Amino acid sequence: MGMARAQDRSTGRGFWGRAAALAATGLLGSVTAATAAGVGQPVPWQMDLQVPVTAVATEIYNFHHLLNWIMLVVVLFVLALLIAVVVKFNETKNPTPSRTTHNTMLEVAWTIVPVLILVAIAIPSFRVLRTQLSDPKADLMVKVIGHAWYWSYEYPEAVGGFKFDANLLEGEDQVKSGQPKLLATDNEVVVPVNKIVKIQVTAADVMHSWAMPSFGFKIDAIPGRLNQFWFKAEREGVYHGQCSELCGQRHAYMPITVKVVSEQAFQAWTAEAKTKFARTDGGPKFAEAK
Ligand SMILES: [Cu+2]
Repeated sequence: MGMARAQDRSTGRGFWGRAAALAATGLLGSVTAATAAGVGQPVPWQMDLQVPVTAVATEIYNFHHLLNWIMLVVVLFVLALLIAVVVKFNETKNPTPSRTTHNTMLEVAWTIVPVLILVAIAIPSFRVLRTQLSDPKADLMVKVIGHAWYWSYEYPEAVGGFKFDANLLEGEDQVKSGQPKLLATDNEVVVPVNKIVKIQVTAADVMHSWAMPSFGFKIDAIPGRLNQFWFKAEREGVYHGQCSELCGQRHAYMPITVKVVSEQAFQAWTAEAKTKFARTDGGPKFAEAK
């Protein structure tokens, strides 16, 4: 105890200094732990986004963090100005206020600086958009159909031509599977790792939205329309998402589970899926597949 106190004196850090350091370490520690666990699914008290596993998700993640830093600087600057006004220009300290109205330099500065900040934000923002809207050649096409309230999937003739429904995994089945509650399905979408997967999304009844946080996208499923998006998952694992368009009574109970596996495991799965699931006679109807 005596030594600790002596040390505190030598570093000039009293009780509050130590408490603050401890709190900072604890906070950082828990944030890091939360981040580490958030692969493919959220975790309690998670502060950060889920770990990105595609190039698009990584770009969104980095852009989000850049924005937070810019925001922090702006907020601290405005806070400093407010404090200066309150402290230096209150009625007691400054009984006769200045009647100045115009200041050309100041007005030019507060017009130009926000423009520069917006340009600085626009450049990485357009870069993310360019990656999102690029249209690489697909290694695999999967058709996704939203129903009230489950998803169904169709795989093309090239990998076996089959279709299946994915319903919420509930009750004992969910407990046994070890998958998270309300996020797991009985049948998963299986895709190979490091391959460009294009999904064509539509809906059979009302509007739904196929969203996968760790892949960095959310795409509307609209009856009578076909939306398309692509992803290249760079890490094997199980990823969870949810319907993200309020679609009715059981909107919260139509999760999405995507299993990213090795090429061999994918081949093995399609071989099994071909016999297990219903055939898509004549193959699923894809729009002009590129
Ligand atoms: Cu829905």
